[in-house]
Amino acid sequence: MSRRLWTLIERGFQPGKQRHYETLFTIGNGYFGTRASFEEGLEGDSPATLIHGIYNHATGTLVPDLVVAPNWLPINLTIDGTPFQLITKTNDIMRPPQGYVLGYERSLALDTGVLHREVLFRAASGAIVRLIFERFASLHNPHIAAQRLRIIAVDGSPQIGVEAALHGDVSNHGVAHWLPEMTAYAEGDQIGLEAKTSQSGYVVGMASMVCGVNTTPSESSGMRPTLRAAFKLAADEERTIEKFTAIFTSRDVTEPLETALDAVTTAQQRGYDSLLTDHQAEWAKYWATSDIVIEGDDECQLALRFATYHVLIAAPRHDENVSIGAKTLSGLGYKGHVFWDTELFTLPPLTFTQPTLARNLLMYRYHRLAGARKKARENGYEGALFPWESTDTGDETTPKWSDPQPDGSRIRIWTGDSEQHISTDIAYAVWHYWQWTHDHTFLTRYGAELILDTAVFWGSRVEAKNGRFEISQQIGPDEYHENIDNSVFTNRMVVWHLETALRLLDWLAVNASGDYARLVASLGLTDVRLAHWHDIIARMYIPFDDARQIHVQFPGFFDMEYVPVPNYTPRTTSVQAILGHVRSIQTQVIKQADVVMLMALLGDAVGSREVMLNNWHTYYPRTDHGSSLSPAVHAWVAARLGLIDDAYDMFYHAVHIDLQDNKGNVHDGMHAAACGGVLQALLFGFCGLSLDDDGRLTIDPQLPEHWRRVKFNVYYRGELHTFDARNPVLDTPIA
Ligand code: IFM
Repeated sequence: MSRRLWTLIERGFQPGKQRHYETLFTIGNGYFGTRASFEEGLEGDSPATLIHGIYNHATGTLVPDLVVAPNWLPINLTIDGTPFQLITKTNDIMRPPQGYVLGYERSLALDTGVLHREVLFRAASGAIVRLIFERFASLHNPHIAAQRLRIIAVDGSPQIGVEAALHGDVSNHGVAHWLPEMTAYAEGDQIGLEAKTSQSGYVVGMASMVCGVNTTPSESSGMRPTLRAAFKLAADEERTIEKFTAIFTSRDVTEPLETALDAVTTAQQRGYDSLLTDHQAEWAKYWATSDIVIEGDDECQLALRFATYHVLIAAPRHDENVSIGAKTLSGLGYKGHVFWDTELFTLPPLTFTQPTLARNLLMYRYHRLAGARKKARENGYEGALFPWESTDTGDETTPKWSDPQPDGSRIRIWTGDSEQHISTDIAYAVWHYWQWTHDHTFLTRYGAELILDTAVFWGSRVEAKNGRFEISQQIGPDEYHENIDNSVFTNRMVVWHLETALRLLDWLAVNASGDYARLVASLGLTDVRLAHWHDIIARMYIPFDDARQIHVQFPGFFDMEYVPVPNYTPRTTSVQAILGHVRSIQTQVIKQADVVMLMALLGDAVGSREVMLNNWHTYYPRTDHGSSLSPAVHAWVAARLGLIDDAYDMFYHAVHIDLQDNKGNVHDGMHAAACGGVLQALLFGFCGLSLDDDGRLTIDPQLPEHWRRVKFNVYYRGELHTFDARNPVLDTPIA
């Protein structure tokens, strides 16, 4: 196994890129994620540990945030009295003598989730030390994090000072979420912190212990319990220090701090190597099914593993009451809220490789049906209307207003009111999961209710107008065009939704008659209602231009100003940002795959090959990919249409969104949907993975010329299949 294709490396310290790397090198285990801030801190850094489900709505803010938990990383060192720091201010007379960084390299092992950093550092005394840091978030025990530091005296025999701490004085970009009264514990060889969120009342408890040196506890500020140590290194001597941290919340246990103190004692007794062995064994299990091999394109191979790694560390393993936020647990973007990104982008690849994780994510929605029903009711509808942005409660948490613009004004955000396709996206994910897994227990107990009650919503939402059914005031995937009537994406997906609901009822009637009767009674699925659904299917307005043989994104779309998006290249921002919000909504510039998204989801059911190609050639040049969700979907559809050069361009773009930070916002967190999207572009697009009408598994590879081979695994109805698609493909074996 070539380490090169499994290791993300930062060569040389690049101060301007640290917040980008903090995101890329995030470690996590589906319970918490921790950005790759340095143990010793750095001016301008943004350390954050985010724990699934810990939201809080702070006074004076519009919506809840996923809360930055206390920081467990701090290990501060002095070398002969010189503080170890990567940026040193040599002329700052108020600070102690500064040192000098002679060398730096950091790497993330994607196969094991271990973050490694080596620094060669010269203290003001002239002593030189090599510092080797390592950390991981245990995948075996999600409540445990471990750090190891090796200090090697390369030149001289320096005096070393160590301070290992927990920092409770954290905030979300200045917004305080923790009550100021924290419990800080520092006794014997342990430190601990317990903190409570101000509105939601969640409690987090953390505890740490240090091995390899004798420590003294101290707690001065009430928020930074610390273990201190000091020792001298002889010339060439090496000392290894390990810090173990346990993390619990009131979502898991009644006494988070007490539990953490016990758990950290056990972890420390087990020792670093033993914890690491268990952790690596769990990762090996993940990769045994999740790895996708591309031969012939090392750059994309590494990038694909990077995307897979981030999906895996974000996916909750043991909890069906949390889900993956748009920025995973790697940053504060979108406040940790959950969007359609999960169901249509991140979740489907998990269905193939880690079906239990996919199921957890669907269950999150099932447990939030009450919120969705409330939203439907409050808006005057029946059934379940899921929030566009979701947190712990299941209530709509989309902010109504943007953050202030440069001129101080705020823009009204309509997605929470009008981006109602989210309910169908969830139904689609349930159906897709069931088609591939045949997890009948899930379907009959939970999934069916999701599909059916969201169908009930649409039955009450459509409007009988002009001798047909229409849907007004929507936002489709293209969010530049708000509150439009008859979004073709939405209307067509609603037809799919109602057809699927009827198909599902037929299946339940035959295969699960008890559940059928229960759901018919509890959701009011009367004959009248079902006849109404049939009617909607037959008479839904699907905007289509007969002359041009294309789907029309929405009526009036082509009456707006045409802006040739390809002329706006190269650019570092969206065309919307260049033209301005007000102008761009009056143009044909499209934010992200919309009709193209429809083609990805429904494939041939959208229309003939001619119509699909016409749609592609119409919408591709109008799309500015202002959303990170867009390029991967374009890659997927282009590959299916046999437009392999376009597909590869889009795939390459998508796979590098985070690595190259080509949206300039990776400091806010990973783009979860882009990660899931590239996996789907590869599987559904280039490899043509699908189920035929009889539910049989097929592939139809159309690979970029320089790819020799793609190998991947798929769980299909309980059995694992390995596909080995070679280029050119004559016959594809299914092992
Ligand atoms: O869900 C997406 C949306 O489609 C485009 N704007 C960003 C959201 C979160 O990723």
